[in-house]
Amino acid sequence: MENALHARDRAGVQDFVLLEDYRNEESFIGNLRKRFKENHIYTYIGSVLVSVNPYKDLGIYKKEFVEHYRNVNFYELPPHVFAIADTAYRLMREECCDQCILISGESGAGKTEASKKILHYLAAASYHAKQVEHVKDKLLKSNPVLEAFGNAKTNRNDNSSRFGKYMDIEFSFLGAPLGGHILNYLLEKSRVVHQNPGERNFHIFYQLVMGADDELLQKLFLRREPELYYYMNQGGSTRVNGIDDAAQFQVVKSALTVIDFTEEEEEALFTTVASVLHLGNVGFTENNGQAIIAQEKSVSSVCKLLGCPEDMLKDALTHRTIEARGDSVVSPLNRDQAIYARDALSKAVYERQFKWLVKKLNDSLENKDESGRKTLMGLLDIYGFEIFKNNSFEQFCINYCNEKLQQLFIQLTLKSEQEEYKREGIEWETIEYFNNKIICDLIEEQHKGVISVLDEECLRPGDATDLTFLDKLETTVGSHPHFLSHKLADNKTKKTLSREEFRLKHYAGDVTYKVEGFLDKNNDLLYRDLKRTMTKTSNLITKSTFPEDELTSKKRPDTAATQFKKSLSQLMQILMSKEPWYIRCIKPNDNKQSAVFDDTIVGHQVKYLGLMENLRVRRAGFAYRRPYEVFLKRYKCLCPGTWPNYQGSAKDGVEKLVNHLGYRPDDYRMGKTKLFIRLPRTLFKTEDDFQHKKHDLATIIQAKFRCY
Ligand code: AOV
Ligand code: MG
Repeated sequence: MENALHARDRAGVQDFVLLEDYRNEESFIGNLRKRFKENHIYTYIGSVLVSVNPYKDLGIYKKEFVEHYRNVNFYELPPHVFAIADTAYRLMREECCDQCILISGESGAGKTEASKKILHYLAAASYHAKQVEHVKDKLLKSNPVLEAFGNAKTNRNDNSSRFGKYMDIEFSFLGAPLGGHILNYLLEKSRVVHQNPGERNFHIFYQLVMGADDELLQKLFLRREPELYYYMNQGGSTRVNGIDDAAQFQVVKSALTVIDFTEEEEEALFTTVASVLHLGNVGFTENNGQAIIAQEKSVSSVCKLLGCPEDMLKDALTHRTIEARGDSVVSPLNRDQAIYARDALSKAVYERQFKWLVKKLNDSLENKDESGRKTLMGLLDIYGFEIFKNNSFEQFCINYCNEKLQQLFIQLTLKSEQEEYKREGIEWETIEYFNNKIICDLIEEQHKGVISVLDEECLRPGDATDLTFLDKLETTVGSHPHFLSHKLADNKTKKTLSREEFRLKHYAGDVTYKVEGFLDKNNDLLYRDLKRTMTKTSNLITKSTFPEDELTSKKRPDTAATQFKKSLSQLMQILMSKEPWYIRCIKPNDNKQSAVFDDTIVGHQVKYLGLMENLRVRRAGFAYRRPYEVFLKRYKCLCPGTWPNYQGSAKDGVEKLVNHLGYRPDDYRMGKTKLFIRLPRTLFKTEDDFQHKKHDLATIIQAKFRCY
């Protein structure tokens, strides 16, 4: 390990700021490649960490590494995710300022792994005391549970996050974790009822079927054959190499105990999961246009498990009551409608269960002690940008979320950095970058963005369909440079777009969305008869997540996209109020292979993540900035003009100091309130001098003591 840590990087520079040919994309990628081949997956751009997924265990997250990175200055050791965690943690404690670590990158790039390493580091390196160990344990154990219910195998990633997650960890002024809070964003619930070839449903289904003991399986009327269940077998990949569902089930079970689940709650949880599987197996036939339940046994299993009247569920699965002007009319559903109703129920049950689970976790993680000063460390891990063969409403939301995060990155790094130079009166030549605000507006603008148009169609009574939505999009945003549809395309592009599609030119690439299902998914309706049935269940989860008063409420809930838009806007507010740290994750190839570094694939990500612009701003600018007071306080002992006695202003003091230290005119700039230093090595040298001086002073003091 010593070698791994101390070997000077044989290849490449560990901070892109030091790259000679820094404007050249090839040399940027070359540096990443060289480092990747040497198993150095991390590189800095100033304080931004770039990480390339190694797809293999590098052994660099062990305890020794935690110890090594603890309390060590950022630049003194090779770049590492622990260094980011450590610096953020220390800054939080020393300056009492809330921090947040934002992890971005496309699907499979390593965001979730990075966020787990950070959590692990914070737990291992933060203040130790008996009473906080339990809190740490809970924070760590929340992960396997959430992943079981919210992650799934996709064609991009065997453990793909299908929900967005923001976690705040609350620390005492001593730096001890006191509790936490999780915000979850839009679970991809369509996966519950449908999976594309090669993909799977959420892990928990497979874990339960493979991992539950015989007794539990019997109780849940399940068999240990995932292939038997329609909601599990559609992707044709029920068993995956490298995933041990049975073992993972035990991990989840033990984690549930740590996060305060009672036996009843645990049972209710697995019962709900099982009932969704049985619902999936309720098939329908049709007679005279009326749906007939084909597998009565499955319905009866659902009813026994959830505790609801069997006739009521059967009726609700095959009929629909329409209430108009005080009258109610019951009409039968045809086979397609019945399947639709069944799937809507399964999705609703699962989604509400997921929210219930997060709430339970939050109850368990809540710090009930209101006293004392607290600071927060936020950790954001969302689903990454996705381009599939078929992209639907879910990809639209996921990619929209990524646009918003990219926008935040631009605002907080590229824009604010340049604005700071201006504010501090430092000469600056503006660097151009692509600002994706134009795409965010295209999606979310009031009255004329894609979401508004979609909502309008969803709320319009009458003949609105996915295709009328597309028509309306064409008239509303048709001239937008980032929007394209078949009707508006030139002859060449027409071939690549069908009549049911539109294309958005996202910051990370063009994505073609099929409009089919957009209205339905945005409307997210569940027939009242099914809702009513759920209110009659005795299972503690379905009972509490389908409250009676929902039936009487007249208010139409926000559409799915609008809810998502609102929650993202709140998230942006939360993130803006904190000191941000960035981890930019990159995927080295599309085949989950270790040791393969595909220049084209990496190059594409480097481009859209804006890393070249990030570097140019960093390079043209100043890697370090310190308020005059802070700089003077730390280094004043290095200059006879400022030590031991100095009375003047901080700015004058710093001027004396840097002159004495021999900074060259190009190495630094004096702003209005801060000193700006161009390259890290200038500050390194000063820090080294300081450490020596401190050592010398300590020796002198010790020697004096010895004299007595
Ligand atoms: P994601 O979170 O960015 O995708 P993950 O963090 O789940 O991606 O990473 C995908 C897989 O890559 C993991 O399951 C590991 O096998 C491997 N991996 C990632 N980071 C590392 C690392 N530092 N060391 C070793 N292996 C790693 V998505 O959730 O799909 O956007 O929605
Ligand atoms: Mg993930």
